[in-house]
Amino acid sequence: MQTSQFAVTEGDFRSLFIRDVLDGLQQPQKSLPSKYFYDSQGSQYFDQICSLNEYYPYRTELSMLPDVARDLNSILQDPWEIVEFGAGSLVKIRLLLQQLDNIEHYVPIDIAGDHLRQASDRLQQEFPQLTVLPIEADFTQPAPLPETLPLPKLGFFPGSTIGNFSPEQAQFFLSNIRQSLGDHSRLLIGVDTKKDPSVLHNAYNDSMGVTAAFNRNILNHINRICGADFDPQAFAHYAFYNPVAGRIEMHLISTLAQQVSIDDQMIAFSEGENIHTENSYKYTPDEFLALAATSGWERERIWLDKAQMFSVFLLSAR
Ligand code: AVJ
Repeated sequence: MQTSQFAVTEGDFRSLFIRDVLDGLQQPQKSLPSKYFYDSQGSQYFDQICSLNEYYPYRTELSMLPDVARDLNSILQDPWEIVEFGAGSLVKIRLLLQQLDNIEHYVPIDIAGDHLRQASDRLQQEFPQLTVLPIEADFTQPAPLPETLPLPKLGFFPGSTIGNFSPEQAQFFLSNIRQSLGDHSRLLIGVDTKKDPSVLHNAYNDSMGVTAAFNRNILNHINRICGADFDPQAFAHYAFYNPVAGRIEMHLISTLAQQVSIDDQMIAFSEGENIHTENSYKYTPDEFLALAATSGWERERIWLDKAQMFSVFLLSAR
């Protein structure tokens, strides 16, 4: 397995992180970029969320992927390269690789480098014929893909991670990967659907409190990397579905008036003040196809589970 030259150094990561955190917390409406949930503890919490019955997106998409892979195998005739954005624990790619005969290269991109490298080593051992090229990078930043063989590229973006972007950011992201994947590329993307708001609500307010711990953990991550002194227990988890915006919003709400120091800056919180930590947009299939179309991608296939809880799209570069 090769390692990539694209990894940012620890110092770069720290100074960008501090800048993002201070930018977000110095606005009148405080916010934090949701990508900073994923330190190794956060990745573990997320894996735990995925095992919860209330969190339907993960298991629904997972249950669809064997069918998707079977259909896809008859569509992809020549050798292909798969590039996965935000690859996490590399569970879903296995369901594709088990059925796809024509994948020569796999390039998983993830911000959590150690987690990614460990998972990539295991995958490489299971699929010795495949070339696995993990890249530790922030896939939300436009970046060139590594130069590999001139294989057509299938982007893979499962899990409705696209929902973390606003529709404008999603359009920007989809246009960017349309450029970097190239003219004959395709994109396999999982998108959470609009549905009964109580089902949505429960998925982000689980009874075990794992989502709450995941939300608060962003403060631990900031403490560790940015030298801050947040008390995560002094913030309450609050998540709700906003039907006007079509999104779940997650917030951390200060339970008291407090001051936090971050890299020599003091940030003041009044009692009840919130930090907006995440959006998770939900799309009807038509809404999503319209968004994709403005970014150079056209519909090739759609899969929906029986209860229409989740959608998977195969798009092709126009
Ligand atoms: C990984 C962004 C798809 O939005 O459902 C899970 C993250 N946040 N529970 C989502 C998440 C709270 C998840 N995504």
